[in-house]
This record gives sequence, C-alpha cells and structure tokens, in this order.
Amino acid sequence: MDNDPRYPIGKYEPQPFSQQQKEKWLLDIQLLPQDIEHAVSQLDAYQLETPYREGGWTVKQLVHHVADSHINAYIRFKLAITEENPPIKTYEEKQWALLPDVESLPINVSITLLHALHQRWFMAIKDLTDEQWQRTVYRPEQDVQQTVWHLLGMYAWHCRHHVKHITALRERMGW
Ligand code: NI
Repeated sequence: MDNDPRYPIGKYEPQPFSQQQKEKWLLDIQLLPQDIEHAVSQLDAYQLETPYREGGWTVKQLVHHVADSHINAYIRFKLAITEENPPIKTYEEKQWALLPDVESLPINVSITLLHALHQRWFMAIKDLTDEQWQRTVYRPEQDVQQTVWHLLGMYAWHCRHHVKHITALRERMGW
C-alpha cells in the first residue's frame, strides 16, 4: 500500500487520547485553510483541472470536496457535543463533487469558506474537556459508535491527506 497514490500519507490510524496528540490534531484543523491555500498557490486553470492521479479528482474537485466534507464534519461535532449519541448522516461525496457549484465556482470560494468554517470549528472544540472528547456519535450504516476523539483524528488526517494529494502532484509534475 505504500505506493498507492490514493493514500500518500497512509490511512487513518486511531491514537489513544493524550494532550500532546490533541494539540497536534487541533493544529491540523486550525491550519488547514492556510495549508490548502498554500498548496494551490500559483496554479493556473489547466493545473487546477488536472487529476491528482489517473481517474482521480482534479485539484479543483479536491478543494471543493474538502469544503463539502468539513461542512459535514462541523455539523457532526456540534451534534455530538450537544446531543446524546446522535446518528450521523453520511453523504455521497463522489456525487457532491459532480454538482454544478463544484463545476462552476473557482476554488477561492471554497478556500474562503474553509477559512471561516475552520475558525468556527476550531473555536468550538479547542477547549472540550477530556470527558467531552469521549462523547459519541452513532453511524447507522456500520452500526458503530465513534468518539469525538476518533473524529478529531480522522479529520486531522483528512486535512493532511488531501493537502498531500495536491503537493504530491505538484512535486511529481515539477510545478
Ligand atoms: Ni476526502
């Protein structure tokens, strides 16, 4: 799996709760907007329409996808913090990536959205208590509970995962 272009940083590996790990993952959430902005800087229209791997999403689709995904994430965190084990709704990410907004809008619309969204997301969760990190959501399709801690790690991974898709493409193409 090491050379699988879909997983340039590997797959998400859950970690036990610790303050140190929490600070790292929170930093990933806090810095994603500027990291992704930096990753796409100076790319032209042709480059933005280039798939990060054969048959994969284009850079433009990747950026809009991260916004789509993290809108859902923000809602999942807020539900988890305010309700008892709420069921969370999945979404068809591949189909979302084909909708007209993704097709038509420049990536700076989603980057602007990500700046605002992550500011709110980070502020909403940065001071959760150790107990709150153990609150859960319920995933009906898999019939499992996941902790907010698990979600934090997963989305911190998701930030780095997609930024790396873009930066790895640039390295490979010499952009
Ligand atoms: Ni994704």
